[in-house]
Amino acid sequence: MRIVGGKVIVCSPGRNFVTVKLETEDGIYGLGDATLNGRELAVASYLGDHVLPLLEGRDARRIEDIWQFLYKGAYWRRGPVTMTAIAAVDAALWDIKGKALGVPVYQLLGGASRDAVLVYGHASGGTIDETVDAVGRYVAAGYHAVRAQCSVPGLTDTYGVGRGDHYEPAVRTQLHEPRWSSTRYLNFVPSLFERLRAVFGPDLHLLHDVHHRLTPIEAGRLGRALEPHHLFWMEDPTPAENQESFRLIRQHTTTPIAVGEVFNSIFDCHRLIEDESIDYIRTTVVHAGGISHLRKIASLAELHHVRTGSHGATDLSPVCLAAALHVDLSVHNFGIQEYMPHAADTDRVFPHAYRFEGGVMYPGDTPGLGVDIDEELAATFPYQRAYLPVARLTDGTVHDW
Ligand code: KDG
Ligand code: MG
Repeated sequence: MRIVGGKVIVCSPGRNFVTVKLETEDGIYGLGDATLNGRELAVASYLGDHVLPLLEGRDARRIEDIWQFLYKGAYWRRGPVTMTAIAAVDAALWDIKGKALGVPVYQLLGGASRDAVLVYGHASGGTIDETVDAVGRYVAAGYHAVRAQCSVPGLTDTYGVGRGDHYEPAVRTQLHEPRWSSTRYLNFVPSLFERLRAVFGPDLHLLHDVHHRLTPIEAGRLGRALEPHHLFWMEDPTPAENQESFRLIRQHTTTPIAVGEVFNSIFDCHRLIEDESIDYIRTTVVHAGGISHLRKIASLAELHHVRTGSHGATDLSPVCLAAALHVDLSVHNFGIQEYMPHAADTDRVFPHAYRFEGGVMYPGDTPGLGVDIDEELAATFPYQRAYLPVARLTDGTVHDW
């Protein structure tokens, strides 16, 4: 089953997406998400200029061999651009294999380990009252797990607080540089979760994303302050370039820790996992080398009581979400899947088999990943340059966004 063609489709139905389409001599095609928020065209070029020409004539069934060929063969290893490009090819090959054999991808990964995939939604508000209302709407919609983010009093812009129905941090018109104060944040956040627990009782899973803003000892303090409110997890408490820094957080709190949405390989997290200093690994298909590599991370994590919690923001396309759901359904140590519904235009460009029902998701039983792309419609939404914000402290110092 030779690969006879491939293309990179860049479109912006609500936001930018990069998609790889690989075609075989049998007329079967596969899709892979290659979207790297704010750096989309770098991956498009990596794929179009350097990877697709190498795939022509290769056997699409040899997924692991092609993965190793692209990873080791480039000589220059890892990094978000390289690993996102490899991920897209890998997902497209799993899609092709599933279609060729007439089975959904999760069946190729060992079959379902559970009936459905638990997901969490994103609630946010400008005040605690608004955030309580937002969480209430998710509960009413059937969610069992909700991430809660709230504007911090005294700061004009807080990570994770929506501007409208679809939270989208990338800004098209200008580079956005919001100001940040860890002091104000640390003084405020425990009161949000005290209120949420009081209103919603003990059973609702509550999650929170710190978004890399704190030092390890500040994160330890926050985790400890949140302990009475039993969070499902505290996400990205500190930047993770230094994996050892999570040991300090771990020593100071029993609040479960999740990290990994910006990781691009097992080498970014193997110490975190082996030290058992985290509880959830958030690597996902598109940014961590595809389905093949994500499964290796999940297997290492399984040895160390670490469960998966794949990133699933709207800058990961429906192709990635579908791939994530196939992995989630199959791996034994699944924890939870992030789910932010895409904009209506995105869903029209990417018709899909997956569905949300009663707080859980199902990848569907369409052969392959179960997602298609309407290329004609996609062409009506041309790429628009957009950047993620850059955070600065109140004195102007660049900080982690
Ligand atoms: O592109 C960056 C977003 O995907 C990220 O900010 C979202 O932190 C995020 C999350 O947990 O969904
Ligand atoms: Mg996050």
